[in-house]
Amino acid sequence: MKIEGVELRTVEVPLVSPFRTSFGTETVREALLVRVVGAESEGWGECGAGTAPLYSSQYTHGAADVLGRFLVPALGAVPDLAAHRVAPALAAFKGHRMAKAALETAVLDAELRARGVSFAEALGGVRDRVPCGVSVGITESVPTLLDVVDGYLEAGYLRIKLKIEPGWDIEPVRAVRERFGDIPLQVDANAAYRLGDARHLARLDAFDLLMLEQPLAEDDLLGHAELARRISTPICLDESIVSARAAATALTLGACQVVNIKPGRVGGYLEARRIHDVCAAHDVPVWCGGMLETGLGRAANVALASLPGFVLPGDTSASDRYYRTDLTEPFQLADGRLTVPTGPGLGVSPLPEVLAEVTTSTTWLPLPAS
Ligand code: SMG
Ligand code: MG
Repeated sequence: MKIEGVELRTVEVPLVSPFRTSFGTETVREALLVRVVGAESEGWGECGAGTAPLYSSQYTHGAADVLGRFLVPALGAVPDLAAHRVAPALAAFKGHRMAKAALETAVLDAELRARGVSFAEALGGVRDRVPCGVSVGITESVPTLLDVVDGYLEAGYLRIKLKIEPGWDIEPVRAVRERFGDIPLQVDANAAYRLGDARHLARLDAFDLLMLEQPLAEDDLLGHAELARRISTPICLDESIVSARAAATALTLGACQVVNIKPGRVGGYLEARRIHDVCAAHDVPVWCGGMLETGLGRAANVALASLPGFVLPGDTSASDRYYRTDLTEPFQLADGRLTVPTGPGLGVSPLPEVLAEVTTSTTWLPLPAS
């Protein structure tokens, strides 16, 4: 595939309600979109990074900078560009997995649109619809939390994930269990605890949670392995799993029993599929995480979640959980599920008027003809 150039576009889309985690509060999704323009087709990728480097070291403007300065120019040197050649071509540049993922996704989308093949088909999806959960941020009070959870259960979400942090953990979990009974329930700490909190975290065992996601620091695999021996709630890793190799290490150490796969965090959908395969080989269940993606990123995530190892509901919620107006035709929940797009590539495209309205900057990066 020949590509003429790459457009980097920053958009700011307001969230329907603020989303608070242990590391901060988001009110707007500032997303970097990558558009690859080829001779026959174009393709889109959405960068998972947020405005500030709080979830990980990556952030929107840093991703735009590394793409413009290093990653996009490196693609210019690749003969016969195809998605599977992107990661090897960018491997010399350390880190920046979310930026790399967005670029690889855009190349893959362009390639698949030209071939008339959907993301789900290309990745090896086996389901038409995927079960969906919802991630519930920290709220100002327990009664407010119960109202928010009630609304999501009414909407049909198949599992609830509560964000927790020291001071907001046992009580909200107890309140949700008491009010809603035996619903599928899990919690996510975004690395807010230390191994010294093991006895406190063991108090969560009483609530029969599906999992405790990323309690400790990103680089603390041994700490997670030790914590797993001290509590009965299964541990799921998110931030720690940055590659298939990291997944294999974590599973070998016994650092987790479940893996959250986020394509941006791991450098793209091809690496995400490798992690799915590693986990399947270990009989470890996986689910698809979310980074408040617009419809573009969501389309690819839903396709990934249709692979056979994704046996748990993901943070792949409907468009209206995030946005009043999504960038694409909205993803709608039916029976707690989203439908996997079947059209070529992502199977969705940005709506031009919406895109124009939310765009805050665009940069065109031409690639020399190779
Ligand atoms: O996309 O529904 C979503 C958000 C899911 O909780 C979610 N993501 O650690 O898993 C996580 C968080 C990180 C993103 S916070 C902006
Ligand atoms: Mg998480």
